[in-house]
Amino acid sequence: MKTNHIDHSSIFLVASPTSYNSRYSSLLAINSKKYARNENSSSNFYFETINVIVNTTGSYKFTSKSNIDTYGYIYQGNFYPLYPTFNLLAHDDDNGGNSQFQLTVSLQNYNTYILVVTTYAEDVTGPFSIEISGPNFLTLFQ
Ligand SMILES: [Ca+2]
Repeated sequence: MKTNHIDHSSIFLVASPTSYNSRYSSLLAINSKKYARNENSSSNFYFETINVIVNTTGSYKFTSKSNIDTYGYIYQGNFYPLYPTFNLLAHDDDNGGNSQFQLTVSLQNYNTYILVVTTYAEDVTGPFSIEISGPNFLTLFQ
């Protein structure tokens, strides 16, 4: 009797790679920093800068979840509030539905990225979460 028989019917390939989900939650408040989110706007948009650490190169999708009209920007390298188009990789207003931003970007290990969460309109505060799906977890910190 063979005791080390391999049943080939139990070997299968996974059709699609596993996706990992990360989540970050924070708050835009009246003591948050403000800036002009584009060069023609007033300087009254609350924002938060979030550092993004990538361990695995690949495509990542960032989706905001909140009850406010969020606007998202992602930068490769440094973010300069006075020059919001410098180093800009991608930005979005409403692709996540319900006025939420959704950014799908290719991120590389060993590069540094900054996600800026702000709002479509000026002087808006409120809590928000960012959900990210991709080929590995991301580390996000303020
Ligand atoms: Ca929006």
